[in-house]
Amino acid sequence: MPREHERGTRACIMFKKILVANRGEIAVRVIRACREMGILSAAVFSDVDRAALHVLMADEAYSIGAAAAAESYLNINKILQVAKRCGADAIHPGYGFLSENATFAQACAGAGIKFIGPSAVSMEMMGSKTRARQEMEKAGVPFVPGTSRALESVQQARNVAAEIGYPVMLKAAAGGGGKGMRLVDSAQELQRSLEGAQSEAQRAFGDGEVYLEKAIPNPRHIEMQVLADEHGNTVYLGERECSIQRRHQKVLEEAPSPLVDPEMRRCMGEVAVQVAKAADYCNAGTVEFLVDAERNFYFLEMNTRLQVEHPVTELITGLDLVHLQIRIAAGEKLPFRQEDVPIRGHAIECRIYAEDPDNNFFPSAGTIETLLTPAGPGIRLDNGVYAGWTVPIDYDPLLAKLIGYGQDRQQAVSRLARALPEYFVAGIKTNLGLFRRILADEDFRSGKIDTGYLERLLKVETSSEGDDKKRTVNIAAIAAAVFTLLDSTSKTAGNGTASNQEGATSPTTSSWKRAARTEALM
Ligand code: MV4
Repeated sequence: MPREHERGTRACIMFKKILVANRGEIAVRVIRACREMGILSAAVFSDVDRAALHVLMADEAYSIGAAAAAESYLNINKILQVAKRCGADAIHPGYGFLSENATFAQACAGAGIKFIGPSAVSMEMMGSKTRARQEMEKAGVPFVPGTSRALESVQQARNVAAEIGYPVMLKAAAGGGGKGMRLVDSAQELQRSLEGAQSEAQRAFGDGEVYLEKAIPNPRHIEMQVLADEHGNTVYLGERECSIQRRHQKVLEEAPSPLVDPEMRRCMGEVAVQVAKAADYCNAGTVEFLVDAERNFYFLEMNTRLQVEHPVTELITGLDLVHLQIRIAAGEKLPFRQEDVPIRGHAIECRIYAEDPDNNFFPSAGTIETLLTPAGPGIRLDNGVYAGWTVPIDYDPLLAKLIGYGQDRQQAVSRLARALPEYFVAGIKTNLGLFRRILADEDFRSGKIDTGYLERLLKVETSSEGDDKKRTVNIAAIAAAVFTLLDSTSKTAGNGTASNQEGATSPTTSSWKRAARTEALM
């Protein structure tokens, strides 16, 4: 029998079973929310994920095909077939995979299964950057000067660029994540760059549409979490600072942003709500902004999914975003108003990836021999793996997210710095060492970060290395580029492959490692 929750005059019927159409830590995160809410969870798994943590944790699990994402986690028919067979009344898509696929959202609706996310119409609007710009222009949202339609000729591009001034940025309408993007410094470069951007966009997205924007030098990437119910209520839940990225992959995120004060937060939040309303948006979403050196902010794009970095927002607001997503999808009204959303304390998330920092952050698949995880005051670990599990090469290599929180930024930093040496992973390479470096860095500690920060930090070290090392790094870079290209054509995720390590390069040697060495000497 369905359980009813009274909300004002409406009676909402809560789901009985949710199919989780994802894997790894985010599938675990959603399964936990289901269990807390008394909802059954059904996992799906590919051939290489038979023994994955999300499969072990769910109430039920179903095989959906071969390792290749296109055969399994991106296979709409297969997933819907399983959902119907097991009697799921809703599907949570997590992030990546089918989470921003309008066709999938539509197919769920057609099958009478609730898609936990926005409508296919909202998704489609935000899926095209030019469409989104046109809509935001109508709504009066601030965005970077440029064109909101496809460039039709080099001459047109020249005219617009001359008007707004160089440098300009060429971007793919279907893009995101930097694919098909070109920085252009002068009129002479424009033709070559336009042709390059168009063919790259065509190859990556099957859509060569490219538009032009004024380039913001060394911007910050700050995004605003929004939440909207099906009754017209929309709120913002504060911003996340996401400037620490490598090759368009986020590495470390925090909330609130060290740059944003309450006044700026209110302005940005209100603009984000305006964006959501213009898109007739429902459920959890994120509005991305570029912020320039004068703290002006510009709408960039909207992500129509729950994001990897949602925990930092949860920690500073005290809200559970996955619970809220589920309640909203079940038709409930938002249980609070904007004035009731507190922003307190500070949270910082480290994305722990199976990557080799000494090999240009190339994914490091293999069996986890040992896994010791940190805990204690102010530490949250959203983990997707266990000791004995073999990390497959087929997907994004995110292992876990380590989040530190405290009353203020300094406490969050010191708790994270305390937790990192407690973390020990053997059998595969990880990027743990990178976080020790970031947390010890003077610029990071004083909040001086922009989208060029990580590249600057990583450069300091590689420049002093020998020729052999450089050759290896070059070969690794080529391999990584091939991997990225292969990966992007299957469009598995906007949240992917990031970064790095556990090595001789890190300033602090793990105490676990020291213990192991001491033991080896005895
Ligand atoms: C920009 C920009 C500067 N000016 N647009 C990169 C990915 C895509 N989502 C937007 N990106 C950028 N757009 C203008 N007009 C700089 C970037 C950018 C960037 C943005 C966010 C996070 C990291 C970045 C790294 C390099 C460039």
